[in-house]
Amino acid sequence: MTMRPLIGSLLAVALQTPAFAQTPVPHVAPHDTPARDADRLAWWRDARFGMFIHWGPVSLRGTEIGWSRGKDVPTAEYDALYKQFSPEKFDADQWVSLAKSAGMKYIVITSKHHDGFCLWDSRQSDYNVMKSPLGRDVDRELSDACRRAGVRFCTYYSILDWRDPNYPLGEAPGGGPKSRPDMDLYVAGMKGQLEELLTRYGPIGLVWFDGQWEAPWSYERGIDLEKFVRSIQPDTIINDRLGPGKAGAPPLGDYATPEQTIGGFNRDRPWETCMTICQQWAWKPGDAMKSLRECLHALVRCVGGDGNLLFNVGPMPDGRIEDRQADRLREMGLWLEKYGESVYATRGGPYMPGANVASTTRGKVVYLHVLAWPEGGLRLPALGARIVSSAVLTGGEATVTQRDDVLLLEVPASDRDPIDTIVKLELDREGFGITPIASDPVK
Ligand code: FHN
Repeated sequence: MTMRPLIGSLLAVALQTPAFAQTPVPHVAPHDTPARDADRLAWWRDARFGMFIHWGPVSLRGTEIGWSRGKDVPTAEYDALYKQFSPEKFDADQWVSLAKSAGMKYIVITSKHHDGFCLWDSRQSDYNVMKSPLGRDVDRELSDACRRAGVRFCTYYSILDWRDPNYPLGEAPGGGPKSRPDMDLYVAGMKGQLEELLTRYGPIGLVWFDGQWEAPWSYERGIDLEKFVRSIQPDTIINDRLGPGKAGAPPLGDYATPEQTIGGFNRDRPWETCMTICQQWAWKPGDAMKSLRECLHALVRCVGGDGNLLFNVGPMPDGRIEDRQADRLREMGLWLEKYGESVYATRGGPYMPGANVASTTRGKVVYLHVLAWPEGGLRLPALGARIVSSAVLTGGEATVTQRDDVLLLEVPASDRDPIDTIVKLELDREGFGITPIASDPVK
């Protein structure tokens, strides 16, 4: 692949990006212009909220997918779990309906995790769901259900595969050393599997690569993989876990993927936090689950930072998503039904997330999400725009005062929402054009 001269990318990105932006961060794009990138990412940026699903035969043990192979679960036992995998209550329409009721706009499923088990009818490997008692193509049923419901179907795919005899690391099927690993053969098989996923399940919203950090893989193989995926579905979004980073080289893929933490405010490099609703990625009986406050604050802080939240559930061995996780997601959906205008199709800022506040904007509106109230009300740095009107989406009245160097916001304690008081400000100009402002309280 011939790399486009970076200076050309920088110039092109600079021309596309409003003057206030920080230095644009071009990424290795063997395919498109920044404008084309923006087009491809548009639905995803507007979506803001997606469902991550970590599932496989390991749910029978309630241990972590991939990582418990050869640790909590002896390798031979782990690799034989698929023979008992019979999730008779698996219903793709129910999963998709739950995602929709949660306000999630896309679903990313672990079609193949580090343990190598394939949730689709792969001709490249017999270690797949068609050979389990379930005998049904999970990706087929889920992608069809997504299309019926207007939810984007997306797939997670692990570059590393600790079970595959050709991948140099990990243990051979059933346990023991791999006798003759062959990375080129492995990559050929990987491309064969990706071609199956990219040609048989309709439009793939995004490919969520993972497992890019081990020695057998490289930045250069990541560039080759991105080109391969684009050659089949050019509109598929790809995350940054195509390969390890490389000093002095642009990041890979379309967006960054902070994990189990809220990404930093960044309007130039798209990003998506991936986070578990409990502690483990795969299902674990009795795993501690996040409160509604923690879930909503994670979402609001992501969108306030101009990022997405990919929120993970781990279905049980019978195919159901456990009731308490489903109930939590439905609570998030009820909140989004009322206040989703402050999340969907917004951009982060102009106040950057801080201890008490996050903000989002669309057109001439800024939504202030007040997550905590300092004594004496909120004192924010001046907004740099005139506030034409204000309203409290979560109910009650706000007193908004603009002075030269400070924006004062007061809502009576009785009107403050215990999780997020949302104040809608109508401005005399576009909110996105305002230079981002730290939201640390002004003395
Ligand atoms: O090792 C995986 C882990 O099991 C999980 O899939 C997460 C999800 O982002 N990714 C890797 C850890 O970074």
